[in-house]
Amino acid sequence: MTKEQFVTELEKIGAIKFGKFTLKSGLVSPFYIDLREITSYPELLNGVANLLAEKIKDMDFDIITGIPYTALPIAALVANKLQKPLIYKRKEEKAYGTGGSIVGKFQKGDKCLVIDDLITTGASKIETAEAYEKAGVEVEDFVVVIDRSANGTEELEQHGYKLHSLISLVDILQQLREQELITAAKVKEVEEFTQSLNKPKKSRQPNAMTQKLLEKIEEKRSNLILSLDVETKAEFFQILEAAASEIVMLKTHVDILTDFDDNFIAKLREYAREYNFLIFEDRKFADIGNTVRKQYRSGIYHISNWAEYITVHLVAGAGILTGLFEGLENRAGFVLARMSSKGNLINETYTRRCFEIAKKYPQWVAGFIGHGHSVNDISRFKAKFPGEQLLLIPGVKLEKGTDKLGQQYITVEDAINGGADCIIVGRGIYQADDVHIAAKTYRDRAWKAYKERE
Ligand code: S5P
Repeated sequence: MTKEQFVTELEKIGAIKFGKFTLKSGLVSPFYIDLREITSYPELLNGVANLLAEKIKDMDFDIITGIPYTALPIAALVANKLQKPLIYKRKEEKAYGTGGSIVGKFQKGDKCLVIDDLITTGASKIETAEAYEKAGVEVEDFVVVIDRSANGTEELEQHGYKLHSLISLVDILQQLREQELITAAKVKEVEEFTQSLNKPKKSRQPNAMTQKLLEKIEEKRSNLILSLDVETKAEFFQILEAAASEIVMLKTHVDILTDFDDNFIAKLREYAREYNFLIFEDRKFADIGNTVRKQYRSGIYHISNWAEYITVHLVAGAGILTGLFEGLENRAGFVLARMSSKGNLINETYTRRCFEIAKKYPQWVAGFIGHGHSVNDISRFKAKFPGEQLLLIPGVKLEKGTDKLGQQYITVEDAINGGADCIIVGRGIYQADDVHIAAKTYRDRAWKAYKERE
């Protein structure tokens, strides 16, 4: 059976219809596609399974799944034809008995190809993939029988997945038009309808401090943030002198210094002016609003006087942002939405709640600190940002690795390819034999990957 024959048959059995159909969302659609009943037509079911098997036979995967209900019998047939194991996820949670919601055998790290009948938007596919990934199954590719979406491919791509489709809505319209089964006016109506479903893009309203860092990145042609975690002023300025020309921003932990005094801040500001970089104190505020306000604006460090950016944990809730930033200008925070250290207690729900709070206070959140185990993992994380906030990634070295205290490193390229706007590098630079060369190497590698990503 060819694709064209398959489409002709679908039209004959009423699986593709044109008219007026009220969708679950309340929208009135000029067409309707429903593949549920093809199980009643063995030839049709077999035909589509052959077409799919042919399409995917050279792709890289260990197991197959179909999204219940409609795609499951199709996927079972495809799996059988290619002699690949099939797994599937229950649609309903099991109320009793053993085992999780995934049925069938798999090993952690198995690559699973996901078959579905249709795609309208990518949302439910992304949900499915995330559920499998939680169980240790890797998902990269989706194959759908009919792509009736306006932007499903782009949506999945933004989340790090690839969409392959057997037949597109455009193919169907063209074929049925040629066979004079629909009018030109109908074709136009359907096209306009699918275009109107195109989700509006996230509104672009970057926080002024987001914009400031973005501009500095372009101006200095660098997305390197140096984390200068050393204990004496002498060492601090010696390293800064060697690295300053390469960095867009300097990250401090001012409370590490044993000989801090007011001259330190004056000198730091001089360097920032001369070498054109921004200042970021990684204080990781985490207390109630009233306390952080004092910690930030008072004490011996007076952080709010000199640090343009700080880091914030939202564990205490949104009040911390008001406590920190209310009444101040040109100051913003980077929220720790994920951490680089092994076994850290941040989970998906916590990350999501950080995004929700940031959405409510866009004026105070310039971006997020994040990390991830792979390029895809990071890009999916970034895709969930509520706006145009920036992603800064610490735990970066030239090679993957760990330290003895649980720090986990990913490479410069993985961080940038995943979506990092800046990388944060500490020991990779300040412990190098030649600090200048190390800083330049990180800067060049990050910039190259950043420009190639565009
Ligand atoms: O999750 C995080 C968040 C931060 S801000 N993991 C981190 O490592 N950091 C900071 O980045 C950490 O406090 C340190 O200052 C820097 C990483 O240093 P490195 O020496 O491991 O590169």
